[in-house]
Amino acid sequence: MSDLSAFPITKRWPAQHPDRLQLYSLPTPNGVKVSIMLEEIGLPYETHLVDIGKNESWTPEFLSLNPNGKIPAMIDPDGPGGKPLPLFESGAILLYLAEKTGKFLPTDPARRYETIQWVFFQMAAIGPMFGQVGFFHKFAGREYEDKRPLERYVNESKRLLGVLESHLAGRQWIMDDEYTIADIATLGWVRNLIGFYGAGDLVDYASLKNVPAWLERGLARPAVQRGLDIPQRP
Ligand SMILES: N[C@@H](CCC(=O)N[C@@H](CS)C(=O)NCC(=O)O)C(=O)O
Repeated sequence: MSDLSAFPITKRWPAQHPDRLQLYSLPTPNGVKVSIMLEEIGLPYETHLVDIGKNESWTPEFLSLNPNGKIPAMIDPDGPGGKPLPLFESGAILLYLAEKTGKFLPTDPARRYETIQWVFFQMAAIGPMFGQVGFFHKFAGREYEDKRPLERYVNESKRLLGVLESHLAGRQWIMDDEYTIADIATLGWVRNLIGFYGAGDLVDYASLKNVPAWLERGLARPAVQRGLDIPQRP
């Protein structure tokens, strides 16, 4: 039986099954990357809902696991060397889980780096830019009189979607026929931009062909559908 008592986060979010991977999350575009991945690989895990609307990610217990105060974060009781491994940053978690299970990351070295490149593209560009569109179009920034920030993030998001659109021409997935962590990282963000953020018109989503077809393929996967709702909001 694993002992996770050394991790202060388990005081606020106790582990019922300390032998299972512990996921601290919420179904946001960053959170669902990990829940989709966990559903895809079928590793047993336990979820803990961290309500960011109530600032729970800024509590001392959560900050002890992720000093950056953001979901998702995890503890794998069976990490490298059989020791518990705490981890934050969704991209790092995806890479870790892919390497742990040998799934959704090509083994060929060149293709492996290419996949990681697209994961970084999501982490460094798609996520932050789409997130700013959310802030300035849907959330508090909507009230700002100066529309230049919104314009800038919309234009940048449009450009990034264009990069994906060109890359996906003639491809089923970001890595050709192989569904990988690059797709898992990116699907939830595109879905959110045109869904929850309601920014489809702003970024002229209707003019795209390859991205919507890829998104539809991704959303048709049962593990993606399940992962999008984990942990379930109350
Ligand atoms: N780069 C981080 C970003 C995580 C992130 O921004 N999480 C958001 C939810 S999608 C969050 O926890 N926000 C809470 C807050 O800032 O108060 C990752 O990919 O893990």
